[in-house]
Amino acid sequence: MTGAEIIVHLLKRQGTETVAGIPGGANLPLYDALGKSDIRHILARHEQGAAFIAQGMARSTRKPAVCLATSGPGATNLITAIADAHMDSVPLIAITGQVPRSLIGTDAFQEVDMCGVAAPFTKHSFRIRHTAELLSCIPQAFSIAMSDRPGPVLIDIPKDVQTETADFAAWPAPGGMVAAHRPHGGSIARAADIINASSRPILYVGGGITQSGAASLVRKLAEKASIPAVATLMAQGVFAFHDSLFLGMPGMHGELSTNLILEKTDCIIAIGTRFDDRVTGPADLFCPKAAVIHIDIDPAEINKIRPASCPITADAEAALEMLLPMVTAAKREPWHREIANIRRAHLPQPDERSPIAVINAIGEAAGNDSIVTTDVGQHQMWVAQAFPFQYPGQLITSGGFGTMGFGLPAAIGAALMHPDRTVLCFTGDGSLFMNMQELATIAELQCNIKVFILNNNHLGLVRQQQELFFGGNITASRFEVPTDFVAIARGFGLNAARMSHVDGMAELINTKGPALVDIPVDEQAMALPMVPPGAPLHKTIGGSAVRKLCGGMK
Ligand SMILES: Cc1ncc(C[n+]2csc(CCOP(=O)(O)OP(=O)(O)O)c2C)c(N)n1
Repeated sequence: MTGAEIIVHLLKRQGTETVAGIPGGANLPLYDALGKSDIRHILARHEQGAAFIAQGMARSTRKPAVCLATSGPGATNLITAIADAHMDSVPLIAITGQVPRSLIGTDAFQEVDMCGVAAPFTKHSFRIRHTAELLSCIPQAFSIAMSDRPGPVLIDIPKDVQTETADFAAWPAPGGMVAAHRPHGGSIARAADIINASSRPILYVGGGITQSGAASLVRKLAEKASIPAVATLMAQGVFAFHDSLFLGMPGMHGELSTNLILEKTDCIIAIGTRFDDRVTGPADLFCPKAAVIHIDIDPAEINKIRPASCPITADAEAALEMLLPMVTAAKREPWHREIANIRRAHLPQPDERSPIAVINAIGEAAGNDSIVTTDVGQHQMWVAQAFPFQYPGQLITSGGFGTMGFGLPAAIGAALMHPDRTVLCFTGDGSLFMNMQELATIAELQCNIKVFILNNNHLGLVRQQQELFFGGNITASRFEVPTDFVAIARGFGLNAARMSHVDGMAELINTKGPALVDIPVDEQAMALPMVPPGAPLHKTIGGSAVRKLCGGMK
């Protein structure tokens, strides 16, 4: 078989049914073999779009997904999305074409040292030197991408490796998940002792809970021992929006009461989370009175930001299975009374200009099984605060890297994997510009994606910081010429309208197929509350309309 045929066959053996990419000279042999196979290829309009489409597939299935690019600029166009996958632990397989082996190192046309470029952002990268290596490297790449803490893997394949033939006796086994560390029994017992002795515990859950499939166990723990919980951006939906034990999102855009409650806790149970600065502010001032139980699959995360009194390197599900029976059932009524008092004393101040009511109403209209993607900016924070998330993994967002341009192509990936569901993509006018070309891909595929632009004619989050922290000096964050997104979307062949009330949107949401809604937003509206960058969590500025507009406790 040729190298190209071997690659296609190995991808199929890994269960890959759909890939996204763009062809070019250095990967044409691979595309030739792909075209003769039954793997579905999604032609993105930009390689970054292809990699985010693959991320949407991977994030919505929790399985590795594949993107393809040619050498040189095609390959480097993947880099932002590879780095994004690295930060959010997404099992992405990027297969890049490379110039023929005899030309490597000669500055040949479209030559770039892709393994060198990608090294800081990948779990591993393979430069294939002989066709037979594909048989071990491709299964290994999948295994690395999905095992332990998932992440991106690059496979760089010279053109002549794709055309060369190799003889082999049998297919290798597909790459699978390597079993994670078993939690240490003594550490789990110690964690249980700390929790049982605590009068003010808080669960602090992150994206690792979703990836591990541990959401129902963490909710059981919360219910059994009456432990309130905060969930990071990556963990929205682990606790349903209206769950009485759920205190919302902590950190820079968390409610003041949530952040103040964190300052009172005597025991923080951090699971599948990495004490990101957007959550903690200065790490030593975060939960200053708390013993820290830190459960994470990646040993590099333990003690990285915040020293743990009880460190546990393990998969969250395995750790929770052991921990749950050791934790004593308890009501913790005084703690819940104290929390209720803090929340009453710090009722959010509504910002009537913000579009959170419309975001909440779109969520209610779309039903419980929609998938949500966002771009990056104020709209991302409004969605995190106000969308009525119901299940773990419902929100697909660029958390660690915060990449504008993520939302639209990620929505395509999610829609391809879940054609029976409605995918809601909330974006900003600034973010949409960054991968707008993928509207053409949506039109071609007729995905069931509804794109909502929260249009403030600004790079809103930048404007907000200029307003709050740079004396109102609004520099380079306003678009001088407003863009007619409805006309543009129609030009791509999409159904599109400008609307500000959910009444007109409900029918559109429930009609299958792609559509774009341009929602005008007051350009002064802020994503509040906000803790100034670098400040401790109690220095929150402003309130939020979240609870008032969303009808009661969140
Ligand atoms: C690729 C990229 N470039 C720059 C930034 C910095 N940045 C963060 S938010 C933001 C503004 C986003 O504007 P928009 O998409 O319109 O959303 P809004 O804040 O108005 O809701 C910018 C420029 C980024 N996160 N990503």
